[in-house]
Amino acid sequence: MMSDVKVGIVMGSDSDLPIMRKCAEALDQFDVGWEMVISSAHRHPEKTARYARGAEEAGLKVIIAGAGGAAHLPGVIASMTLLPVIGVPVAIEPMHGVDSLYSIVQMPQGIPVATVAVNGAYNAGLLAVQMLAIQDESLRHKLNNYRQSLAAKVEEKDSALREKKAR
Ligand code: RP5
Repeated sequence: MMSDVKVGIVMGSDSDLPIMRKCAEALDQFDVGWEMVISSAHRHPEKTARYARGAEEAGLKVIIAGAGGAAHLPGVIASMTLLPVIGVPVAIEPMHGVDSLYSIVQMPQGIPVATVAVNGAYNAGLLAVQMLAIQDESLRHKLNNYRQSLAAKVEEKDSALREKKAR
């Protein structure tokens, strides 16, 4: 039986969870199955390697990996799988995410990681949905509706602003 879990959400520590749970929120919005794992490229490299090497066989289609500081987790995972990896730079003290952003976004040629904004976990979830939508018409339909809802909110805010100005 094919697993319903399409996206693996990996984070370096439970301290990343308040940010990384936003990936799951985005995926839930589109009824995309996910699993969450804590693994660390430096504190538990064997577990990280096992997860990355087994991900495709486990039925995953995309991996989202978030970490803070010297954040090599997404790059290490990407080196051990052909699945697309989306990296989420998590902001931690004392550099507030500049360190993790540079660590994740500056992957040398050969092993790409699609990097979202610092703490941009929701967008990472959305990007995973867009990747899956390449081969899923119903997901494309849902994404179109979502985009329309974003535009409608802008119109609402604009109308509210104009109304305020008119008073
Ligand atoms: C990274 O170290 C984790 O991704 C986390 O962002 C950071 C701090 O981890 P903890 O010390 O809070 O466990 O590997």
